[in-house]
Amino acid sequence: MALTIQSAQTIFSNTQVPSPIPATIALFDQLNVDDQLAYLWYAYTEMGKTITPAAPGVARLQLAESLLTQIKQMSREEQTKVMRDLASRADTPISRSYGFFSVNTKLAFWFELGELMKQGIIAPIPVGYQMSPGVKFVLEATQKLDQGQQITVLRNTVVDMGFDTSDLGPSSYPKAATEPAFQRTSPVISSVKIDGITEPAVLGYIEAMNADKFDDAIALFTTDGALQPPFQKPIIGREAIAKYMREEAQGLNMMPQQGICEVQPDGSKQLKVTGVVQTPWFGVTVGMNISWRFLINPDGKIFFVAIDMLASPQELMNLRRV
Ligand code: EQ3
Repeated sequence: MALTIQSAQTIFSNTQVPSPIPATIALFDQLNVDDQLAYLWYAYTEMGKTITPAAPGVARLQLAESLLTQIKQMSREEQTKVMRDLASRADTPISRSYGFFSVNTKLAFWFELGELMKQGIIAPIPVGYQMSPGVKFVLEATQKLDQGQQITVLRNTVVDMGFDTSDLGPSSYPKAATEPAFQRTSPVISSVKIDGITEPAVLGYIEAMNADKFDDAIALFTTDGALQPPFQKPIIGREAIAKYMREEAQGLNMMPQQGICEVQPDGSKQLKVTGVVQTPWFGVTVGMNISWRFLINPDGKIFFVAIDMLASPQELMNLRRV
């Protein structure tokens, strides 16, 4: 029987525990725009007491520079309006330009705005703002999450801001030919050992990803293979996966710990691997508990891999179907 992405998506689904991240983002989505901006400010400053993101490199900030310069020159009311427009995904020139940014450039843009807010150059939260009970509620929900989950909530809310440019075709906004590189924060883990896993495609995938060798990782996929990032639809085909990896997977440290492999009657294999991933934004200070669910075809190629955020560290051991 031919493998399909739809059936691949369901492998090991009965070992999965719903993550609290979408529920927290759903609470955030219900806040009004000023409350959303305030929530992000309080969540970010609270989080900053224990962890802070690494400053983005010069090349990365250059991509956001023209917007940042425009915003710095505005009055406080205008600055607040820009932030409201971004949060409400309004169709304005700035919100459109932001919508064309890659995920990491969006994060860098807000990182820099946050610095300007701390310095008092930009109003930190809307002028005259009073914290609402709704904001308190979402902040309390956020405090119950572990740090890896908290940074995922922040990341995903930032990524969703700005005008949705997906239907607009390629950007007319100047963009670097390639994504600026992330400096690796810890040494590359070269020899990969995963308890319970000897599958070459899986070990090769982790090894290549840990060295940002995306072409090597892509070569392990079937031509119609797919990668499904956390809370997203599958990205299908080698070219699309390669583009995604260059934009979003640079500098990640993947530390798989254990896994399980089940051979199917047609010779394909289903594997679930759990472990920890670190993002270059926070380096070794934040570990995210994740799982990879691989479907390997009978020729040993990756037909599908889903990356899921785990609900709790206990879930790292949750490999067997019941
Ligand atoms: C200024 C302030 C505070 C207030 C204002 O009102 C509003 C905003 C938005 C503000 C600023 C907020 C800022 C600066 C937030 C910054 C957040 C950051 C830097 C978050 C970074 C998070 C990174 C994460 C969660 C990365 C996760 C990566 C994973 C799980 C990667 C998984 C992958 C694996 C394992 C693969 O095998 C394939 C690739 C893939 C990437 C899917």
